[in-house]
Amino acid sequence: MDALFSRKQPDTDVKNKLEELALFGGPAAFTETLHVGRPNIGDRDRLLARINDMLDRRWLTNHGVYVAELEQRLAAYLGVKHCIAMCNGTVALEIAARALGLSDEVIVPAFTFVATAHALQWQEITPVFCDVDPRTHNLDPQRIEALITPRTSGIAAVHVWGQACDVDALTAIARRHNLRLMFDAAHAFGCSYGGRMIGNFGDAEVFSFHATKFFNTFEGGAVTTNDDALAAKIRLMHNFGFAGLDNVIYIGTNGKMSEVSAAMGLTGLESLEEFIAVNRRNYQHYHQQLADVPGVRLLRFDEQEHNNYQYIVAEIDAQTAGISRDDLVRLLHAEKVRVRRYFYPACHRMEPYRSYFPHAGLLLPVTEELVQRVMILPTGTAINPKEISRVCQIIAFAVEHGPDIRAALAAPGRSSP
Ligand code: T4K
Repeated sequence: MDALFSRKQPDTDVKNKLEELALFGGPAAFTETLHVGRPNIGDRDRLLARINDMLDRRWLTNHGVYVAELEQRLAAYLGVKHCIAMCNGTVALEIAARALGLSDEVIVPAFTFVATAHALQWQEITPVFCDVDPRTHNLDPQRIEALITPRTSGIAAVHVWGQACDVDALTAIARRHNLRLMFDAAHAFGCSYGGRMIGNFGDAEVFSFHATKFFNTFEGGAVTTNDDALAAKIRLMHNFGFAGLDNVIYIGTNGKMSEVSAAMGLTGLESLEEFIAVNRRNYQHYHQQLADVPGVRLLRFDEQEHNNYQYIVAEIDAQTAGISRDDLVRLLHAEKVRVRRYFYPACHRMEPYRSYFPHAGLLLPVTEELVQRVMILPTGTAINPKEISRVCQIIAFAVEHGPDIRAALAAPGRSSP
């Protein structure tokens, strides 16, 4: 297997070499599956000590000391006034949207994880899908104003892959039209815009600390804001509206983070710089290894900003690469490299949106194109440079022999991906 991907093969050998690919019956390149979103885990002993302490104290949730400490540390790290820890990013989005008074229509990208749209639709707010910038994959500010109607109450932008949106342009549009602006910052913990940490922008920002995020609390999330009144409202809402013992003064739900999640978060924070350093090393390694592979473009992070480098985003131009993204995904999956096609399909092609707006795609040409091209590669502390080199060799080999692979896949008896 090693020989297969490490040097150029003469054309006469191609058929035999293709047969060594796992897709065509050879052994997989990896014995253990490489995953996108393998969780980073900090110092296990410190985590277990915190959990033991929590069990000894018998305080598992509801305003525990770990949640309070985590909120304080996160707010300090982000330089934001308020941080309210939540049970997950989706509920955090729902609560933030409700606290902001979003209603009727809200402009969102369709190129996002479906939770962004669902958090709105769950409260019967209509997500109005807007196209994205082909370079950054973020909401394209130039396309927003055409979608604003008298029913529009806000914009929910997403810092996709941890790259900040064009915050200034979005803020200007929101002010001009008197709209609320919130950011789904699920990918963007540890990232900055203009040197200021994400978490400070718009009316509120929402993080996800899901296991697959670079910083995790098993499940979890947070809303951050510099608005005192909004923060107070969100705090009430995430605890049934309780303003003290037996005193409910507002409609609310249960969005609280548990103590065990906060213990994981506090432990993860202690290793945050190490997680970023490993992700950055992996990101650079992928860039070096794939630099000369035609038709494979890796997204670049702005080195002037803070980045978490959690998503290694490859765009496959099937024409130039000679192999489609989907064939490449299929080939890599067979080799036990579980690359992902985030965000495929885009939200407007998932239910209920595809039934509600069957023609939405006509207004989303960039999104429609991106969902055919993007492939996310494994990174994080669970993968090492040697494994990354091997993944890249497989990709380079697939590109070098794209037409042969396509022909072999089209052979009778094989189904398309
Ligand atoms: N907004 C945006 C822009 C988001 O991306 C997300 C979540 C949200 C909002 C909502 O935040 P949360 O409510 O989730 O806090 C995953 C995650 O579940 C999801 O959190 C994330 N975005 C999304 C982009 O990815 P799936 O359906 O791809 O997850 P799954 O189970 O296929 O796992 C992904 C990979 O990670 C797998 O290959 C296996 C690996 N994995 C996963 C888990 C949970 C592990 O190795 N260990 C694990 O413990 O959605």
